[in-house]
Amino acid sequence: MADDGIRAQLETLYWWGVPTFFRAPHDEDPANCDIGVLGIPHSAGNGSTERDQHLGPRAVRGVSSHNRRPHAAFGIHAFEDVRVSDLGDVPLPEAMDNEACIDRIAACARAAADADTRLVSIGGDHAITGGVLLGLAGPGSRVTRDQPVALIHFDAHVDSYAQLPHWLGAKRSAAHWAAYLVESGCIDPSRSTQIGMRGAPRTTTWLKTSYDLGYAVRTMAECRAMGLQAMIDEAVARAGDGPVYITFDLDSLDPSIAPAVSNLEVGEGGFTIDEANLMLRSLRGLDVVGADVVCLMPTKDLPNDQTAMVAGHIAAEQVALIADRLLASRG
Ligand SMILES: [Mn+2]
Repeated sequence: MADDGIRAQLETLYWWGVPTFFRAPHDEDPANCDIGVLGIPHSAGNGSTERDQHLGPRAVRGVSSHNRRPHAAFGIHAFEDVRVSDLGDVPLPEAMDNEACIDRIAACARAAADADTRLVSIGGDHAITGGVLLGLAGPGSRVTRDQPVALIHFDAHVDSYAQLPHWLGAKRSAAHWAAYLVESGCIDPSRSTQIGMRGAPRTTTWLKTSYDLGYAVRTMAECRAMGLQAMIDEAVARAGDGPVYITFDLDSLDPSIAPAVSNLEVGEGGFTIDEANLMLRSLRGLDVVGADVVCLMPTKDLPNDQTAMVAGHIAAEQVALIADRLLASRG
């Protein structure tokens, strides 16, 4: 097999070797890494459209070796400077039962929190964020020191449907997580911002539940009016010094960049990839304890796996943010 020199040369080529996230070592023990990349092949939390989001982790593993590179803007190489593992996939033997899956996801996230390990999760539909934060944040969490997180939420949708008892039968669904995580003490809405909401809302009061819960909301129209840098600087100031969680729904991007998402919003432009980079890199220095990328629909992707590659890029930016903060805290 390849010696170390040849291996280093080959491992950024996506077609070589056994695919893992970012070609990180596959090691399911979160105690053996600083940042664990977790696959969450979950589709039972969003029945709005097709239900192939459980294929997301496998699609990202297939292409994310591309992203095993230095982060030029931060001047670090996250995959060499800190320990990054592919933790494998959350076992979901009740894959058709959303509530059972959320409990399984929460248990895996709690194991990471107990090891003081930070998580970057690859979904899966947006219900996964609920399971992850039930385990990673709030009372009893070692990694957040029992605190709720500030949520930085990039999405076309608010996902805070507290007014609905269930979404097509799923209770802790892709439409509910941003509401029940506030009630359960895992998210502090007074430090949180939802960014990029746009498109064709179901009601004219589409933002009310988020306002009632205490979130700051910056719609796409507001982002455009105030300018992205001013908007994200405001979100950073609001998040403050405590633990932060970033969730990135790929539908916040323009459909021309990320066509393979579950809930396409085509009636109003989304963020460009450069804008996503600007916003994410502006979070540098925050105490990011976890992040996720959700709503990839590999069965709708272009033949060149463009959306999966974009998902890998966003997740690599999240890994770099966490690694940069860890390195800074070590001096
Ligand atoms: Mn969405």
